[in-house]
Amino acid sequence: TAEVMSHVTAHFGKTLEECREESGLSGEIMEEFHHFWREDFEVVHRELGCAIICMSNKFQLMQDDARMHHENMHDYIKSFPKGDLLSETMVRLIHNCEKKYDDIDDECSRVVKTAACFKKDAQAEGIAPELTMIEAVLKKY
Ligand code: BOM
Repeated sequence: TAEVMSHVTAHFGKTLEECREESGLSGEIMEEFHHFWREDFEVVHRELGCAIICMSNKFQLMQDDARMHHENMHDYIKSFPKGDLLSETMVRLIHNCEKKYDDIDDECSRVVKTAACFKKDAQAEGIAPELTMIEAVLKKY
């Protein structure tokens, strides 16, 4: 659900600042991680892919090949209130997008394409959070 996704985004987004340097993601490209969900934010920059890899590694959500670690992602999402309602859908959507870009060798480029695909599919499934929902839970984490 969008409510659960707002929690996941708020928590995951807290690691962005730790990852800015190594990913090269400037504040000009993305000011705050939850802007990922803005309708007018385009998920296109390679640096954002690098940042998502760095952030995922803080929670072991990716394997060594920068592809999703299914079990850890499942457990991570389930750790949020009502997370069991979202975990299977989210893992399925991400994996489906990951398969579409399997031929891209550059990890950062592949991850940003996968993330853009995931954003679109999450919006289509009605599980993309509103910015106001995320802002309401940011202080919890
Ligand atoms: O192949 C690598 C798969 C990784 C793609 C990650 C897509 C999601 C990143 C952007 C969305 C964030 C929202 C919530 C946190 C998800 C862990």
